[in-house]
Amino acid sequence: MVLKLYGVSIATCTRTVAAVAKELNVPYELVEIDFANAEHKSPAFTAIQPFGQVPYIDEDGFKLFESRAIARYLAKKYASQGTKLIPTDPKEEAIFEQGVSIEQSHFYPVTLAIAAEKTFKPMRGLSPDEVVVEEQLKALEVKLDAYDIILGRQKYIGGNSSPTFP
Ligand SMILES: N[C@@H](CCC(=O)N[C@@H](CS)C(=O)NCC(=O)O)C(=O)O
Repeated sequence: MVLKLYGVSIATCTRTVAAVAKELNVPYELVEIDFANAEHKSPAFTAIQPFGQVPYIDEDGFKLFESRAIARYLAKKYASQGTKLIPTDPKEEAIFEQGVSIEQSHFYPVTLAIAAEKTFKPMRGLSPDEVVVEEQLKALEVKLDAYDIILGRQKYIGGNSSPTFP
């Protein structure tokens, strides 16, 4: 059975999983969740994803949520095909994990807050709070200063080697 990706096509976390599946040439079927009608908060959905968030995958009955965990699972399971996404050398892998942690802890919360104001609110007919946007843009600048320091020491946030393409 083809891997099923339960998500929302415009949602960043769903796109992360979709991008990883594509890099690995893993066929998948996107099962679009009806956000507008709060399908992700329904008992059927939260029975699988108790936080009521997309995405999750169902691979022949193996269900997994949290986009980064899904991405790692796919990258390891399908390591022999497509783009090599996770280094195998322990030190290179540790630096890759450092990059993943940076993305999760520093980049994502700030950019999500900006996207929430500038993209998601207008989609619901609401106006962005420009004070919040300004605050978050300032916070982002501080984060990007740290990125500059890291990128002065290594080629990419995830290490020195780019993913190996097939
Ligand atoms: N840590 C989770 C976050 C998932 C997440 O924030 N999903 C958003 C869409 S990108 C969502 O479902 N938001 C609806 C909600 O929180 O009610 C993951 O990486 O899968």
